[in-house]
Amino acid sequence: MTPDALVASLREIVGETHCLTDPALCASYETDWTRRFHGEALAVARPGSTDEVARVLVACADAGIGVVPQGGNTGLVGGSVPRGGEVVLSLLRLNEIEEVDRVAGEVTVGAGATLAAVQAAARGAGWEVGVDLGARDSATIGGMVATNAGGVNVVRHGAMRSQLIGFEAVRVDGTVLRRLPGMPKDNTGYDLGELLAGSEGTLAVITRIRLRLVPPLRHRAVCVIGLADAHAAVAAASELRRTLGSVMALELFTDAGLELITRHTAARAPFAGRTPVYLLVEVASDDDDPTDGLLAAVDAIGVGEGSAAVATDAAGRHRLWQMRERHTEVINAEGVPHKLDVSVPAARYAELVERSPQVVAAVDPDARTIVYGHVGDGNLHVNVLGPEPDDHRTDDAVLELVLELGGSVSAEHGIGVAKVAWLVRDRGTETVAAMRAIKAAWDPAGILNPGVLFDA
Ligand code: FAD
Ligand code: 2HG
Ligand code: ZN
Repeated sequence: MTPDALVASLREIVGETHCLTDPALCASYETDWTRRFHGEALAVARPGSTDEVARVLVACADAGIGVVPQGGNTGLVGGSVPRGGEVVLSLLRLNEIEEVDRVAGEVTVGAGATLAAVQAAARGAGWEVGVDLGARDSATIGGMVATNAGGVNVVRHGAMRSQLIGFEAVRVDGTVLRRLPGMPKDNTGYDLGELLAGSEGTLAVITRIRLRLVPPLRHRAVCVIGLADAHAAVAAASELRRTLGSVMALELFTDAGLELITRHTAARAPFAGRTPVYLLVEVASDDDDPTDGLLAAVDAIGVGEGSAAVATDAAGRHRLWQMRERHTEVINAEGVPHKLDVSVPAARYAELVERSPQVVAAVDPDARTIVYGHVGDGNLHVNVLGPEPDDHRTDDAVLELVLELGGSVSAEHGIGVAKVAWLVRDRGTETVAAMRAIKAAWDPAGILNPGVLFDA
């Protein structure tokens, strides 16, 4: 089948208005959130049902044309946009949210439902979603499973894989795999849902997900603490985790990031004095208000005079969260960032915070490095501004450092196309060969997200 014939078939399958080829209409599907990754699509197909997804996949496979599954296009490693000439398969129309199963505390949702929409539905039924992240208004549940998204509550509830209790997905030959009843105990052979979590659209297209929900917690408090350095932040985070069972989030940012937040947004610094490093801690519990415990624990850490801000009301908590959550947006306002989402063992985290800017400066003295991240999980986001999008020298310097520190080149965003060259270095030849064997079994012709995880 020629590309033109494929486009004609896609029009027939999804309908004229849901098969886009006009460059102006395709544009937002072709460039990623950071603007670092871009490629032209043969077409953008927006199926409205699982059956249409299956038919699109069969047609693309027949034509030998690659398919790039796409949810909210908030991914940060270039895996959600075409490399050139593929069909973008947008799942946004599969956004149905079924009635929450109040008895089980579970909900089945379409892959294209946004996190914010599912959070609202869960709250309406007296439950809560276990994962939260700053891109909640656009990121889809399908994309979050495909990347095994982490976010700010991993210390409490784990990443997306831990929320997954059922799935429906379509293989490249159109076969539909479905396991949706939602049973916490289900040892019936290989767990294919778990395999799809973190597969980044390379094995199958996720069409529906059943999520395990968590109980809502009525009392919350957020505290931002100013500290002298990253070593103090890691020690404080560890102590808070050990002494407070109510910890929901432990986040780190630096004064360089705070300076950008105050410059680009209306947010003000948490307290008058400025310190090199800040630790944000959120606690939550249902029965007793955890605020007193938080204050006592912060006191015991020995925070300097005037170097802590606490909020218990929703507006105050939101104000403090802005300092951490808006980093991604204000960095985008400064330029096209190189994003290195990495993790290291807790004992090496402070060293990573300190040495990342040094290794970047050694290869590009004009580059600017801003770090922040989920210190409770050993996950740091190293953002580098300055180098051209395809200049990999600073990326390589940071990832080399991460491996030297015994870490992982991707903590929560995935490999995408950005880190393909590093997968073997991180996981080893044998493991990557085992991964390739899985890919070959599921997608022998390499139709699904070519160039993601492995070289195309
Ligand atoms: P997309 O970006 O559209 O796709 C991501 C990957 O999943 C691609 O490889 C794509 O091919 C694949 N994919 C998408 N949908 C499907 C599907 N239905 N079936 C199969 N494959 C699919 N990430 C975190 O982990 N933690 C954070 O705290 C966090 N915060 C963020 C804050 C901001 C402001 C932004 C912009 C991003 C943030 N991210 C974070 C990154 C991003 O939101 C996550 O990676 C998210 O999971 C992507 O979801 P999406 O729907 O946008 O997926
Ligand atoms: C976050 O934790 C996201 O804010 C985005 O994972 C990280 O902007 C980034 O590098
Ligand atoms: Zn993150």
